[in-house]
Amino acid sequence: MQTTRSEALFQQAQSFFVGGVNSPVRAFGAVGGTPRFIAGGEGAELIDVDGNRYIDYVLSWGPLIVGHAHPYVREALTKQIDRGTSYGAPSEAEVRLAARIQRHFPSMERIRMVNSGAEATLGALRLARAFTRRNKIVKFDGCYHGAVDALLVRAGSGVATLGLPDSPGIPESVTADTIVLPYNDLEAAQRLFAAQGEEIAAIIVEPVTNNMGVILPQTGFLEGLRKLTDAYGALLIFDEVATGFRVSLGGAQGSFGIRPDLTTLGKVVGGGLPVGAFGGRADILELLAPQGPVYQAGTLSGNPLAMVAGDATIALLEQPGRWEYLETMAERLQQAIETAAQRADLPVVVHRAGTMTGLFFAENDPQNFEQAKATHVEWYPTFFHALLDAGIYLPPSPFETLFVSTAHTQALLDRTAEALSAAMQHVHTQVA
Ligand code: KE4
Repeated sequence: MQTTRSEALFQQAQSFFVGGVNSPVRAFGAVGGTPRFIAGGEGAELIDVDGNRYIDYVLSWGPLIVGHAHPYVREALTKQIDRGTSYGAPSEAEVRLAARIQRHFPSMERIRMVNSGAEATLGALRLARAFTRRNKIVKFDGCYHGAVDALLVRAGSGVATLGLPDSPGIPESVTADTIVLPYNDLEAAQRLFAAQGEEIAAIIVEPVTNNMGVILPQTGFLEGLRKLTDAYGALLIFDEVATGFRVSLGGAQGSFGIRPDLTTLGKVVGGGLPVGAFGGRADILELLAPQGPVYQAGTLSGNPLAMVAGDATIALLEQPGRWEYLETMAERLQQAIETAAQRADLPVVVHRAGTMTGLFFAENDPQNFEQAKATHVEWYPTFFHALLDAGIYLPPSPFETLFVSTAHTQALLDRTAEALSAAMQHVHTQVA
């Protein structure tokens, strides 16, 4: 595969951007090699600057659930652009998207639109602390909630990918109130609340993890967190930036039937444009300015382009059979990975929640970040590059998620299955 243009651009980019990228995980640090500079996306495919085509299972880390450049999304954006790109004032577009969000996330009685997932979790945290008048926050090892000071403690995603213990530049005082527990360890949470429950403002959790690979909550884990927070007057925050519209149209909360106090959204809800949202119980959200004293603001919050792109994307998902089709594609991806691994006699565990799929090269089934890190993560670069050279684009890290879109067809899945077989065989001969 010829990548001279990507190599040249990567070289040039490094004189502007640290590491040549604008988000660390894109730098291929965990897998080596040259990041592909993308010239365009068409449906389920990416085309790089050297003209190479890839079936895309990253989909901009989740947002492009209806594929790249969907005609209906493009039409909505074109119409909006003809009327301008930003007003710094309320618009009908944000009201329409909020109504659509609320239909799928009834727990979000009030919503605040922001411009990234990190901004959403930041806002949710501030609200939870203001509402409960407590400071302590509980998060889980390996969960990543955006580059937020108080939450960049033993985080997943890029922090884990780059093996960063935590991030320098964050004062002890900021993380002193952040308590980290092992994911899926309800007993640890129960012990913590028995000791400090009255001081805890909230638990924030990825209800299905996206950032230590895909790990599902064990039966009773989320229900247990809900009971604990209720018992001690703390709040339960579901970080659904990744799981929203991905585990089900109603996110993980819709799939598991658990009502959090606060929810954060991102990715799909902006259809590929910069967006985030947080929301939840009206009595909590009413603390937010301009109604209450908790300040949160943003020049481009509710940006009309992001609003219409999100609205068009979710409208497409609502079409009869669309979401079921999407889940079928994810099921077939899971089957293709499992079949390829079996044929190559490789120990592989595949986790899937709705349309989010993850794999570990592992003899045992990882249930938390320590166990995920103990899998054969060292095999992943060989696997990743064998697929990349075959025109299959996976996340450049073993601690991420494979996403599908409504643009993924059976034919593309068949091509993927073939490439997976060859890649697993290659891993077997090279590293296993
Ligand atoms: P953003 O600030 O990147 O929009 O969202 C942060 C975030 C919050 N919560 C969850 C559960 C998330 O997965 C994310 C962001 N996910 C990563 C990929 N795992 C974004 C990719 C990147 O950092 O470039």
